[in-house]
Amino acid sequence: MARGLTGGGLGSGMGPFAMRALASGEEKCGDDQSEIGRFHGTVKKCEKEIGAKILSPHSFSQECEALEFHSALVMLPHMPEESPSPPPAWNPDDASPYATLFGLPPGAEDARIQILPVPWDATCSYGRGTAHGPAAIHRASVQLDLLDPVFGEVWRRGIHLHSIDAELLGWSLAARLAANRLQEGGAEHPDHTSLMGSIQRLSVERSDFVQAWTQTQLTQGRIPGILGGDHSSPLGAIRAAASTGEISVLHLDAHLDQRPAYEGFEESHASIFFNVLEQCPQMTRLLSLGIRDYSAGEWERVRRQPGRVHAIPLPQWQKQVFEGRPFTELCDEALTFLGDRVWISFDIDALSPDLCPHTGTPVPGGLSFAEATHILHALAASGRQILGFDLCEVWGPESEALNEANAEELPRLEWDANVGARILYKLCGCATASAPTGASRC
Ligand SMILES: [Mn+2]
Repeated sequence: MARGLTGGGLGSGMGPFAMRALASGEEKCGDDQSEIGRFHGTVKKCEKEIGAKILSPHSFSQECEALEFHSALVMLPHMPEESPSPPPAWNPDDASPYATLFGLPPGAEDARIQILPVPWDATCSYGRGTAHGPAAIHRASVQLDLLDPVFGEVWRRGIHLHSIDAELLGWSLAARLAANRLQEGGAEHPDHTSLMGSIQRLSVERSDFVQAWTQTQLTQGRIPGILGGDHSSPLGAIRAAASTGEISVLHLDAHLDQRPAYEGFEESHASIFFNVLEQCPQMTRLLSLGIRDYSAGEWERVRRQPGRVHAIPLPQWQKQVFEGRPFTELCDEALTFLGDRVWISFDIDALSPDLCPHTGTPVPGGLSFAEATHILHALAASGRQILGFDLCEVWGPESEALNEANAEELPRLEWDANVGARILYKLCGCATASAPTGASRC
Protein backbone atom coordinates (compact mmCIF):
# COMPACT_ATOMS: atom_id res chain seq x y z
CA MET A 1 0.00 0.00 0.00
CA ALA A 2 1.29 3.44 -0.84
CA ARG A 3 2.14 5.40 2.27
CA GLY A 4 0.93 8.80 1.22
CA LEU A 5 0.76 11.69 3.59
CA THR A 6 -1.49 12.12 6.55
CA GLY A 7 -3.73 15.13 6.22
CA GLY A 8 -3.62 15.86 2.50
CA GLY A 9 -0.91 16.31 -0.09
CA LEU A 10 1.91 18.79 -0.25
CA GLY A 11 0.42 20.78 -3.06
CA SER A 12 -2.39 22.43 -1.19
CA GLY A 13 -0.51 24.71 1.15
CA MET A 14 2.55 25.44 -0.90
CA GLY A 15 1.57 28.34 -3.14
CA PRO A 16 -0.29 30.60 -0.71
CA PHE A 17 2.33 30.19 1.99
CA ALA A 18 5.13 31.21 -0.32
CA MET A 19 3.05 34.00 -1.77
CA ARG A 20 2.52 35.50 1.68
CA ALA A 21 6.22 35.32 2.39
CA LEU A 22 7.17 36.91 -0.89
CA ALA A 23 4.52 39.60 -0.77
CA SER A 24 5.13 40.77 2.77
CA GLY A 25 8.83 40.04 2.97
CA GLU A 26 8.37 39.98 6.72
CA GLU A 27 6.20 36.92 7.19
CA LYS A 28 7.77 34.65 9.74
CA CYS A 29 9.44 31.86 7.80
CA GLY A 30 11.38 30.02 10.44
CA ASP A 31 15.05 30.97 10.37
CA ASP A 32 15.11 31.46 6.64
CA GLN A 33 14.55 35.21 6.52
CA SER A 34 18.19 35.42 5.50
CA GLU A 35 17.47 32.98 2.65
CA ILE A 36 14.73 35.25 1.37
CA GLY A 37 17.15 38.16 1.64
CA ARG A 38 19.79 36.25 -0.35
CA PHE A 39 17.16 35.38 -2.93
CA HIS A 40 16.09 38.97 -3.42
CA GLY A 41 19.72 40.11 -3.48
CA THR A 42 20.53 37.63 -6.23
CA VAL A 43 17.42 38.58 -8.17
CA LYS A 44 18.44 42.26 -8.05
CA LYS A 45 21.93 41.47 -9.34
CA CYS A 46 20.52 39.25 -12.09
CA GLU A 47 18.00 41.88 -13.13
CA LYS A 48 20.92 44.20 -13.76
CA GLU A 49 22.73 41.45 -15.65
CA ILE A 50 19.91 40.67 -18.06
CA GLY A 51 18.45 44.18 -18.14
CA ALA A 52 14.94 43.08 -17.24
CA LYS A 53 12.71 42.71 -14.24
CA ILE A 54 12.54 39.15 -12.96
CA LEU A 55 9.84 39.69 -10.38
CA SER A 56 7.79 42.16 -12.34
CA PRO A 57 4.53 43.17 -10.69
CA HIS A 58 3.13 43.77 -14.16
CA SER A 59 3.83 40.35 -15.48
CA PHE A 60 1.55 37.83 -13.86
CA SER A 61 3.04 34.76 -15.51
CA GLN A 62 6.56 35.70 -14.50
CA GLU A 63 5.35 36.35 -11.00
CA CYS A 64 3.72 32.92 -10.87
CA GLU A 65 6.87 31.35 -12.17
CA ALA A 66 8.93 33.09 -9.53
CA LEU A 67 6.49 32.05 -6.85
CA GLU A 68 6.60 28.50 -8.06
CA PHE A 69 10.34 28.35 -7.47
CA HIS A 70 10.06 30.43 -4.39
CA SER A 71 7.51 28.13 -2.87
CA ALA A 72 10.01 25.33 -3.10
CA LEU A 73 12.60 27.55 -1.47
CA VAL A 74 10.43 28.76 1.35
CA MET A 75 8.26 25.78 2.04
CA LEU A 76 10.32 22.68 1.77
CA PRO A 77 12.70 23.26 4.67
CA HIS A 78 9.82 24.16 6.96
CA MET A 79 7.30 21.52 6.22
CA PRO A 80 8.79 19.03 8.66
CA GLU A 81 8.34 21.52 11.47
CA GLU A 82 4.63 21.56 10.90
CA SER A 83 4.49 17.96 12.09
CA PRO A 84 4.97 16.77 15.66
CA SER A 85 8.70 16.48 16.00
CA PRO A 86 9.60 13.78 16.50
CA PRO A 87 6.43 11.70 16.91
CA PRO A 88 6.68 9.11 19.68
CA ALA A 89 7.20 6.17 17.32
CA TRP A 90 7.91 6.80 13.68
CA ASN A 91 6.96 3.72 11.72
CA PRO A 92 8.29 3.46 8.16
CA ASP A 93 5.29 1.30 7.26
CA ASP A 94 2.76 3.97 8.17
CA ALA A 95 1.76 7.13 6.37
CA SER A 96 4.38 9.66 7.37
CA PRO A 97 3.45 12.83 9.23
CA TYR A 98 6.44 14.48 7.53
CA ALA A 99 6.52 16.18 4.16
CA THR A 100 10.25 15.52 3.81
CA LEU A 101 11.80 13.57 0.94
CA PHE A 102 10.30 10.05 1.13
CA GLY A 103 8.51 11.23 4.29
CA LEU A 104 11.59 10.42 6.36
CA PRO A 105 11.97 11.80 9.87
CA PRO A 106 13.74 15.18 9.83
CA GLY A 107 17.11 15.74 11.43
CA ALA A 108 19.18 13.75 8.92
CA GLU A 109 21.44 16.70 8.05
CA ASP A 110 24.54 14.56 8.49
CA ALA A 111 23.12 11.67 6.41
CA ARG A 112 25.37 9.60 4.18
CA ILE A 113 23.48 10.67 1.07
CA GLN A 114 23.12 14.42 0.52
CA ILE A 115 20.85 15.58 -2.27
CA LEU A 116 21.03 19.02 -3.88
CA PRO A 117 18.07 20.25 -5.94
CA VAL A 118 19.12 22.21 -9.04
CA PRO A 119 15.94 23.72 -10.52
CA TRP A 120 17.40 24.61 -13.91
CA ASP A 121 15.93 24.38 -17.40
CA ALA A 122 17.22 27.50 -19.15
CA THR A 123 18.65 25.57 -22.10
CA CYS A 124 15.78 23.16 -22.69
CA SER A 125 15.32 23.00 -26.43
CA TYR A 126 11.92 21.36 -26.60
CA GLY A 127 9.70 20.82 -23.57
CA ARG A 128 10.06 22.94 -20.44
CA GLY A 129 9.34 22.12 -16.84
CA THR A 130 12.33 20.11 -15.63
CA ALA A 131 13.16 23.00 -13.29
CA HIS A 132 10.07 21.95 -11.36
CA GLY A 133 11.40 18.38 -11.26
CA PRO A 134 13.04 18.50 -7.83
CA ALA A 135 9.93 19.87 -6.10
CA ALA A 136 7.69 17.42 -8.00
CA ILE A 137 9.86 14.44 -7.06
CA HIS A 138 9.90 15.59 -3.45
CA ARG A 139 6.12 15.85 -3.47
CA ALA A 140 5.63 12.45 -5.12
CA SER A 141 8.25 10.72 -2.98
CA VAL A 142 6.13 10.53 0.16
CA GLN A 143 3.96 7.82 -1.35
CA LEU A 144 6.83 5.35 -1.84
CA ASP A 145 7.04 2.28 0.33
CA LEU A 146 10.46 2.25 1.94
CA LEU A 147 11.46 -1.39 1.61
CA ASP A 148 13.17 -1.80 -1.75
CA PRO A 149 12.86 -5.40 -3.02
CA VAL A 150 16.55 -5.49 -3.93
CA PHE A 151 18.34 -2.79 -1.92
CA GLY A 152 16.32 -3.25 1.27
CA GLU A 153 15.69 -0.46 3.76
CA VAL A 154 17.65 2.17 1.87
CA TRP A 155 16.33 5.00 4.04
CA ARG A 156 18.15 3.63 7.11
CA ARG A 157 21.45 4.52 5.43
CA GLY A 158 20.51 8.20 5.64
CA ILE A 159 19.08 10.49 2.97
CA HIS A 160 18.91 14.26 3.29
CA LEU A 161 17.42 16.67 0.75
CA HIS A 162 18.77 20.21 0.91
CA SER A 163 16.44 23.12 0.35
CA ILE A 164 16.84 24.96 -2.93
CA ASP A 165 19.67 27.43 -2.58
CA ALA A 166 18.54 31.05 -2.76
CA GLU A 167 21.28 32.19 -5.14
CA LEU A 168 20.85 29.18 -7.37
CA LEU A 169 17.15 29.94 -7.54
CA GLY A 170 17.83 33.54 -8.54
CA TRP A 171 20.27 32.50 -11.28
CA SER A 172 17.82 29.91 -12.54
CA LEU A 173 14.97 32.42 -12.79
CA ALA A 174 17.19 34.96 -14.53
CA ALA A 175 18.58 32.43 -17.02
CA ARG A 176 15.12 31.16 -17.81
CA LEU A 177 13.77 34.65 -18.33
CA ALA A 178 16.71 35.50 -20.62
CA ALA A 179 16.06 32.28 -22.55
CA ASN A 180 12.36 33.17 -22.89
CA ARG A 181 13.25 36.57 -24.30
CA LEU A 182 15.66 34.97 -26.75
CA GLN A 183 13.06 32.50 -27.88
CA GLU A 184 10.55 35.26 -28.53
CA GLY A 185 12.97 37.25 -30.68
CA GLY A 186 15.09 34.49 -32.22
CA ALA A 187 18.49 35.25 -33.74
CA GLU A 188 17.24 38.70 -34.83
CA HIS A 189 16.61 39.76 -31.25
CA PRO A 190 18.45 43.07 -30.80
CA ASP A 191 19.93 41.84 -27.50
CA HIS A 192 20.78 38.39 -28.83
CA THR A 193 24.50 38.53 -28.04
CA SER A 194 24.14 40.02 -24.59
CA LEU A 195 21.32 37.64 -23.61
CA MET A 196 23.39 34.64 -24.75
CA GLY A 197 26.31 36.00 -22.74
CA SER A 198 24.10 36.35 -19.66
CA ILE A 199 22.84 32.78 -19.91
CA GLN A 200 26.40 31.56 -20.32
CA ARG A 201 27.61 33.52 -17.26
CA LEU A 202 24.68 32.35 -15.14
CA SER A 203 25.33 28.75 -16.23
CA VAL A 204 28.96 29.11 -15.19
CA GLU A 205 27.91 30.46 -11.77
CA ARG A 206 25.53 27.55 -11.42
CA SER A 207 28.16 24.95 -12.35
CA ASP A 208 30.75 26.49 -10.02
CA PHE A 209 28.25 26.46 -7.18
CA VAL A 210 27.32 22.81 -7.81
CA GLN A 211 31.01 21.91 -8.04
CA ALA A 212 31.86 23.55 -4.71
CA TRP A 213 28.88 21.95 -2.99
CA THR A 214 29.75 18.50 -4.37
CA GLN A 215 33.39 18.94 -3.40
CA THR A 216 32.35 19.65 0.19
CA GLN A 217 30.19 16.53 0.34
CA LEU A 218 32.93 14.32 -1.09
CA THR A 219 35.52 15.75 1.30
CA GLN A 220 33.22 14.93 4.20
CA GLY A 221 32.88 11.34 3.02
CA ARG A 222 29.26 11.75 1.91
CA ILE A 223 27.56 10.64 -1.28
CA PRO A 224 26.33 13.67 -3.23
CA GLY A 225 23.24 13.42 -5.44
CA ILE A 226 22.22 16.17 -7.85
CA LEU A 227 18.53 16.43 -8.54
CA GLY A 228 18.01 18.34 -11.81
CA GLY A 229 16.93 20.31 -13.67
CA ASP A 230 17.97 19.70 -17.21
CA HIS A 231 21.03 17.64 -18.00
CA SER A 232 23.38 20.61 -17.80
CA SER A 233 22.73 20.71 -14.02
CA PRO A 234 25.37 18.16 -12.86
CA LEU A 235 28.38 19.41 -14.89
CA GLY A 236 30.02 20.95 -11.81
CA ALA A 237 29.32 17.82 -9.76
CA ILE A 238 31.09 15.55 -12.23
CA ARG A 239 34.01 18.00 -12.29
CA ALA A 240 34.19 17.76 -8.48
CA ALA A 241 34.10 13.95 -8.55
CA ALA A 242 36.84 13.88 -11.22
CA SER A 243 39.00 16.20 -9.11
CA THR A 244 39.34 13.40 -6.53
CA GLY A 245 41.09 11.04 -8.97
CA GLU A 246 40.25 8.80 -11.88
CA ILE A 247 36.54 8.22 -12.34
CA SER A 248 34.16 6.46 -14.68
CA VAL A 249 30.66 7.64 -15.53
CA LEU A 250 27.70 5.35 -16.09
CA HIS A 251 25.45 7.46 -18.29
CA LEU A 252 21.83 6.42 -18.88
CA ASP A 253 20.14 8.55 -21.53
CA ALA A 254 18.31 8.48 -24.86
CA HIS A 255 20.94 10.95 -26.13
CA LEU A 256 24.71 11.05 -26.23
CA ASP A 257 24.75 14.71 -25.09
CA GLN A 258 28.06 15.26 -26.87
CA ARG A 259 27.33 18.36 -28.91
CA PRO A 260 29.99 21.08 -28.62
CA ALA A 261 27.14 23.56 -28.08
CA TYR A 262 23.45 23.37 -28.78
CA GLU A 263 21.34 26.26 -30.03
CA GLY A 264 24.28 28.47 -29.13
CA PHE A 265 24.44 27.41 -25.47
CA GLU A 266 27.85 26.09 -24.45
CA GLU A 267 26.50 24.60 -21.24
CA SER A 268 23.47 23.08 -22.91
CA HIS A 269 21.70 19.95 -21.68
CA ALA A 270 22.79 18.41 -25.01
CA SER A 271 26.47 19.19 -24.36
CA ILE A 272 27.13 17.84 -20.90
CA PHE A 273 29.36 14.95 -21.95
CA PHE A 274 31.16 17.03 -24.54
CA ASN A 275 31.99 19.39 -21.66
CA VAL A 276 32.88 16.58 -19.24
CA LEU A 277 35.23 14.99 -21.81
CA GLU A 278 36.86 18.38 -22.45
CA GLN A 279 37.09 19.58 -18.86
CA CYS A 280 37.77 16.38 -16.91
CA PRO A 281 40.84 14.47 -18.06
CA GLN A 282 40.41 12.25 -15.00
CA MET A 283 37.06 11.06 -16.29
CA THR A 284 38.67 8.17 -18.13
CA ARG A 285 35.67 6.01 -18.93
CA LEU A 286 32.22 7.01 -20.08
CA LEU A 287 29.67 4.24 -20.62
CA SER A 288 26.47 5.47 -22.28
CA LEU A 289 23.45 3.13 -22.25
CA GLY A 290 19.86 3.55 -23.44
CA ILE A 291 21.14 5.64 -26.36
CA ARG A 292 18.88 5.88 -29.42
CA ASP A 293 18.81 9.47 -30.70
CA TYR A 294 22.08 11.12 -31.75
CA SER A 295 23.79 13.04 -34.53
CA ALA A 296 26.46 11.82 -36.94
CA GLY A 297 28.94 14.25 -35.39
CA GLU A 298 28.29 12.89 -31.91
CA TRP A 299 28.70 9.30 -33.07
CA GLU A 300 31.94 10.21 -34.79
CA ARG A 301 33.20 11.68 -31.51
CA VAL A 302 32.38 8.41 -29.73
CA ARG A 303 34.10 6.39 -32.45
CA ARG A 304 37.28 8.44 -32.18
CA GLN A 305 37.75 7.71 -28.43
CA PRO A 306 37.29 3.94 -28.14
CA GLY A 307 39.21 3.51 -24.88
CA ARG A 308 37.48 6.41 -23.18
CA VAL A 309 33.92 6.40 -24.47
CA HIS A 310 31.74 3.35 -24.93
CA ALA A 311 28.20 3.97 -26.14
CA ILE A 312 25.84 1.10 -26.88
CA PRO A 313 22.85 2.05 -29.04
CA LEU A 314 19.80 0.54 -27.39
CA PRO A 315 18.48 -1.06 -30.62
CA GLN A 316 21.71 -3.09 -30.70
CA TRP A 317 20.86 -4.55 -27.27
CA GLN A 318 17.21 -5.02 -28.20
CA LYS A 319 18.17 -6.99 -31.32
CA GLN A 320 20.32 -9.35 -29.27
CA VAL A 321 17.55 -9.80 -26.72
CA PHE A 322 15.10 -10.63 -29.54
CA GLU A 323 17.57 -13.26 -30.72
CA GLY A 324 17.59 -14.88 -27.31
CA ARG A 325 20.55 -13.34 -25.49
CA PRO A 326 19.80 -12.70 -21.80
CA PHE A 327 19.58 -9.00 -20.89
CA THR A 328 21.58 -9.68 -17.77
CA GLU A 329 24.53 -10.92 -19.83
CA LEU A 330 24.54 -7.81 -22.03
CA CYS A 331 24.39 -5.67 -18.95
CA ASP A 332 27.28 -7.37 -17.12
CA GLU A 333 29.38 -7.27 -20.28
CA ALA A 334 28.81 -3.52 -20.71
CA LEU A 335 29.61 -2.73 -17.07
CA THR A 336 33.08 -4.29 -17.39
CA PHE A 337 34.02 -1.09 -19.27
CA LEU A 338 33.75 0.89 -16.02
CA GLY A 339 36.60 1.43 -13.60
CA ASP A 340 36.30 1.08 -9.82
CA ARG A 341 35.03 4.57 -8.97
CA VAL A 342 31.78 5.47 -10.66
CA TRP A 343 29.50 8.50 -10.98
CA ILE A 344 25.99 7.68 -12.22
CA SER A 345 24.33 10.23 -14.51
CA PHE A 346 20.69 9.28 -15.05
CA ASP A 347 18.67 11.19 -17.63
CA ILE A 348 15.08 10.06 -17.18
CA ASP A 349 14.58 9.96 -20.97
CA ALA A 350 16.71 6.80 -21.00
CA LEU A 351 13.40 5.23 -19.97
CA SER A 352 10.52 4.47 -22.27
CA PRO A 353 8.49 7.70 -22.64
CA ASP A 354 5.40 6.12 -21.08
CA LEU A 355 7.44 6.45 -17.86
CA CYS A 356 8.41 10.09 -18.49
CA PRO A 357 5.81 11.45 -20.93
CA HIS A 358 6.56 15.14 -20.25
CA THR A 359 10.35 15.08 -20.17
CA GLY A 360 12.16 17.70 -22.29
CA THR A 361 13.05 15.51 -25.27
CA PRO A 362 11.20 12.16 -25.11
CA VAL A 363 12.27 9.39 -27.51
CA PRO A 364 10.22 6.22 -28.15
CA GLY A 365 11.65 2.79 -27.45
CA GLY A 366 13.57 3.32 -24.22
CA LEU A 367 14.54 1.09 -21.33
CA SER A 368 11.76 -0.44 -19.27
CA PHE A 369 11.75 0.32 -15.55
CA ALA A 370 12.83 -3.26 -14.89
CA GLU A 371 15.76 -3.02 -17.34
CA ALA A 372 16.98 0.32 -16.03
CA THR A 373 16.81 -0.78 -12.42
CA HIS A 374 18.47 -4.08 -13.32
CA ILE A 375 21.45 -2.08 -14.59
CA LEU A 376 21.64 -0.37 -11.17
CA HIS A 377 21.28 -3.71 -9.36
CA ALA A 378 24.06 -5.21 -11.49
CA LEU A 379 26.30 -2.18 -10.92
CA ALA A 380 25.83 -2.46 -7.15
CA ALA A 381 26.48 -6.21 -7.29
CA SER A 382 29.74 -5.57 -9.14
CA GLY A 383 31.16 -4.01 -5.97
CA ARG A 384 32.26 -0.75 -7.56
CA GLN A 385 32.30 2.37 -5.46
CA ILE A 386 29.57 4.84 -6.35
CA LEU A 387 30.92 8.34 -5.70
CA GLY A 388 27.65 10.09 -6.37
CA PHE A 389 24.87 10.46 -8.87
CA ASP A 390 22.57 12.82 -10.69
CA LEU A 391 18.99 12.43 -11.85
CA CYS A 392 17.92 14.87 -14.55
CA GLU A 393 15.15 15.88 -16.93
CA VAL A 394 12.25 14.75 -14.73
CA TRP A 395 9.29 16.98 -15.48
CA GLY A 396 7.20 18.63 -12.81
CA PRO A 397 3.92 20.54 -13.14
CA GLU A 398 3.55 24.11 -11.96
CA SER A 399 2.10 24.29 -8.49
CA GLU A 400 -0.94 26.15 -9.81
CA ALA A 401 -1.82 23.13 -11.97
CA LEU A 402 -1.35 20.82 -9.00
CA ASN A 403 -3.42 22.95 -6.68
CA GLU A 404 -6.26 23.06 -9.17
CA ALA A 405 -6.11 19.39 -10.10
CA ASN A 406 -8.87 17.10 -8.88
CA ALA A 407 -8.33 13.63 -7.47
CA GLU A 408 -8.54 11.98 -10.90
CA GLU A 409 -6.08 14.35 -12.56
CA LEU A 410 -3.47 14.26 -9.82
CA PRO A 411 -1.96 10.82 -10.51
CA ARG A 412 -1.48 11.77 -14.18
CA LEU A 413 0.14 15.11 -13.29
CA GLU A 414 2.42 13.40 -10.79
CA TRP A 415 3.29 10.37 -12.94
CA ASP A 416 6.66 11.63 -14.20
CA ALA A 417 7.69 12.58 -10.68
CA ASN A 418 6.34 9.33 -9.25
CA VAL A 419 8.66 7.39 -11.56
CA GLY A 420 11.46 9.90 -10.83
CA ALA A 421 11.09 9.41 -7.08
CA ARG A 422 11.37 5.64 -7.52
CA ILE A 423 14.49 5.99 -9.65
CA LEU A 424 15.92 8.36 -7.04
CA TYR A 425 15.34 5.79 -4.28
CA LYS A 426 17.03 3.14 -6.46
CA LEU A 427 20.00 5.46 -7.03
CA CYS A 428 20.28 5.94 -3.26
CA GLY A 429 20.12 2.17 -2.85
CA CYS A 430 22.72 1.52 -5.52
CA ALA A 431 25.10 4.15 -4.15
CA THR A 432 24.96 2.79 -0.61
CA ALA A 433 24.96 -0.91 -1.50
CA SER A 434 28.42 -0.63 -3.02
CA ALA A 435 31.69 -1.05 -1.22
CA PRO A 436 32.54 2.03 0.89
CA THR A 437 36.03 2.23 -0.57
CA GLY A 438 37.13 1.33 -4.07
CA ALA A 439 37.28 -2.42 -3.65
CA SER A 440 39.51 -3.95 -6.26
CA ARG A 441 38.04 -6.20 -8.88
CA CYS A 442 39.52 -8.33 -11.55
MN1 LIG B 1 20.73 13.94 -21.40
